[in-house]
Amino acid sequence: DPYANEPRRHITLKPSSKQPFNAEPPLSLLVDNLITPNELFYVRNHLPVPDIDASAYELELLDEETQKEKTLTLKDIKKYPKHTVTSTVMCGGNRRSEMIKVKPVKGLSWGQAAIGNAVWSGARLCDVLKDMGIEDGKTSAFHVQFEGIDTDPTNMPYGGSIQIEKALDPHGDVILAYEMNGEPIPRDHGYPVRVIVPGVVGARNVKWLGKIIVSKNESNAHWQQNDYKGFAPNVDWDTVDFKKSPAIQELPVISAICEPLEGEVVKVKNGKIKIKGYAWSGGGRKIIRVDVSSDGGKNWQAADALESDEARHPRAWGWSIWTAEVPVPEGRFEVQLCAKAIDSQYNIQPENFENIWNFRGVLSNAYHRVNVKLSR
Ligand code: MTE
Ligand code: MO
Repeated sequence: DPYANEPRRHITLKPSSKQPFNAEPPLSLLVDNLITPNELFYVRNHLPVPDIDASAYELELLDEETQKEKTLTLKDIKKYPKHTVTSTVMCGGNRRSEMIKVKPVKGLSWGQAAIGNAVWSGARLCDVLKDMGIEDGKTSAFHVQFEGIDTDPTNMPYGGSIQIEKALDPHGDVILAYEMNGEPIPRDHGYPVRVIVPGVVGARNVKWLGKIIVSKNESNAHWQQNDYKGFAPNVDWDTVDFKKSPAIQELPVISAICEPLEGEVVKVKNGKIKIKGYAWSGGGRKIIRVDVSSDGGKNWQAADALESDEARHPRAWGWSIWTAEVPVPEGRFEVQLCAKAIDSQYNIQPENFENIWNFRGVLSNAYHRVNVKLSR
């Protein structure tokens, strides 16, 4: 049984699948902290969790152009200057359960909590590559491929790739991380080493990193080629040509209301109710504003407070937690709350899911709408 040796998990994580293990924390706990505690961080595994002895761990590197190879132990990786970044990791399928209401899609039915924000430490990928002679202007490669140590029954590892520009940019903050929130990375999140690619879809943040290949080509892995891609709403499983869409890298702007929850009874105080949630954008774009509505999107006001780390655009890799107090119309006992975030490039979330529906249920970032009952 490849799943006989899975790590223990926090009881509040709600599994959407047990083998492989996939789970998200309750929404209200998610926004209690700007930095998500390790045990509450969502888990997205495609395969069984490998059991890796850190003292025997080896990371292989290959430059396809020069055929230069290298092997690094965990100790070797720790010799590089330790770089720390606060980075949100979000699954490309976060909030899929809302898109499903338009029309069913294939994929795990994630709620709004397939996202977390952590402080990651490790070696800069650009420093490691520089030691192999791979530098901006000195390589003809276009991509950096990552392979996990987790494998499927045919022995194929999990994999994905990013563009060489992101990997070599010292301001891109890509790290070979061995710490998550000041602790060794927990097994579920990639112990002992995972790559953190700030601002880029979770799928490329490869856990249990076993191999790095600098190449002219993208990763051939299923998750790069035939998954985590967006398509027009008319495309389905019968008509899709996966080659026609690029693999998702930087994620678009998103937000969610985490308090109150759908269907909750909310106490009205002085004609107002309190709302709380998160907002984030990929590509290092910072959240500059979150707009909220208590009448289904007719009237809007900016959230009162945005909490985030200090990082500035275009290196704002972490999310923002926001709070708002909104007036509710008198005489109403039910209202629809809405939230939409705006990032530092003034990108804004789409209004509804009909327009952005795609058969894989990715990039599900329309306004978040939550219906609540009012008690006065
Ligand atoms: N890396 C490996 N080796 N195996 C995986 O299954 N899942 C990816 C990515 N890295 C995955 C992986 C996906 S789709 C996501 S969303 C993130 O890891 C989830 O990271 P987390 O479980 O630490 O939250
Ligand atoms: Mo994911």
